[in-house]
Amino acid sequence: MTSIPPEMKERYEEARRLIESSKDIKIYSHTDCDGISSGAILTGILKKIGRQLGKDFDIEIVNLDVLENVPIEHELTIFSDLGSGQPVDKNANKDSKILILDHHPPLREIDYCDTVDYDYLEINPIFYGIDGSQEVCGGGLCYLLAKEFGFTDLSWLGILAAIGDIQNGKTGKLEGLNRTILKDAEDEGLVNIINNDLSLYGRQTRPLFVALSYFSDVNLEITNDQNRALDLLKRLGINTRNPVNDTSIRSCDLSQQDKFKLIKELINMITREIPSRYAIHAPKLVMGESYEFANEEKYTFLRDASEFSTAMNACVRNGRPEVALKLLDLTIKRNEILSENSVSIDIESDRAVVLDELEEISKAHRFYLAQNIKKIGESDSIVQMKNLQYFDGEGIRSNVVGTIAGMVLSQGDWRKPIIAFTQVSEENDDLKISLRCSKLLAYDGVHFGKIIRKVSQSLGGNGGGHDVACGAYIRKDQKEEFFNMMNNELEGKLVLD
Ligand SMILES: [Mn+2]
Repeated sequence: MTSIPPEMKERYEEARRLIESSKDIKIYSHTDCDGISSGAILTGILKKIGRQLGKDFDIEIVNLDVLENVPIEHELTIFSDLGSGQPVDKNANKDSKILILDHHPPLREIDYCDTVDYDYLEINPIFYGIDGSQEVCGGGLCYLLAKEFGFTDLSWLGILAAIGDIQNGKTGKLEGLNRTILKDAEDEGLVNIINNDLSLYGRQTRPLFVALSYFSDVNLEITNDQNRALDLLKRLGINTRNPVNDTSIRSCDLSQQDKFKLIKELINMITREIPSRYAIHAPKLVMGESYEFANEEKYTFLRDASEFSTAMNACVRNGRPEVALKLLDLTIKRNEILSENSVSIDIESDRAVVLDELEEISKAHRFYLAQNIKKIGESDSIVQMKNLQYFDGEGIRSNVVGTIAGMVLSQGDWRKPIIAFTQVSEENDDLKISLRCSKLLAYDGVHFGKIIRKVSQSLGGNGGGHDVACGAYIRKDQKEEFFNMMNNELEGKLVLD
């Protein structure tokens, strides 16, 4: 079991003292599932030590650009899942106290705190040689602070954060410090680990044949074809109806035997489509660990960490982070009450109201995505270059253009990355670029986040992100140049043909 390095642990002890000694606290957290979970954990800690939201502390979910000139006017300002890469202490004075809990590449050195005349405490795993993209994320770092206070019941939020941040992307399971957090969540009885699971998205809420039809890391006969997906299940002798409730069977209903039968067949199908040297990676495309929230009802998105994280993202991407935070806050309280073998009608009904609101948001979000994906399909607008493909996402909101690119990949050539672009916002006519690709390309060692960073920076823009999901910002007139440079940069790197 990975434990926190001693020097990092010392910083956590300091962080705890900093919080306990501050009466007026402001939290800034990032606009994604990891950031929301981070914010919920920090809120959870403060409430557990008797502080009141709105009176003793406040939280704001912000985009990174807000941090370029962020005011430091509270006794203590906490930055979670952001801050390491931004000039957050620009407006600090000698009485300021700043705490950063971030897993992104740090701008400042570990001993920066010794060079300033105010309280500056930055906890970043990268200072200790811990990989911030797969061993611990923002929510995980916040949970480790909660643990310092003894609040291990907040561990499930560290798992939600890690899955939202795709920390399991490389191996299909959580590792490093994430594994330690997972163990805490399991010990608390809040998370169930499902080993060697079928790793298709939608394990609680999507009919299995629908989930299968969304498989797009390699184009298979079942990709975008629900009938063929259903035929596949029948051919394997898997019962497609759930006899208990007579609904279409879902991934979470599969018996171990049927699950393995299906996984084996999918691996065979994939192997037939890819060069033999990629065959060793095939299992990782369909198999992995799943994480269930034990207190949540089966067949709801709340039960599955991956589906839960999608709902959190739907909230923030539609400008409703407060709904996501409210749900997490109520769920913390609900778990506390359930752990005492009790039920609170008030909490249950408050949560039902929030869940209704969230359902509205998710529905509108799905509709928006589907509408745009359909439009792209109908206009046949994916442009093919030798090493990449792209489409104009004009009119698509910049904060969902990546999600849409990922969903459009199955309409194009899975052997190449797909890139979409759209205007950043009404006020800013720069372009937001998003790239998505098959996991198979990353398994072969290509890190698109690094490539897109290099290319965008050489154009005076900026970019970065994960190996298979990343993005950049460039000027409008640099579009052609960007695609040419990306295409050249990828020459010889994609060898799937
Ligand atoms: Mn993060």
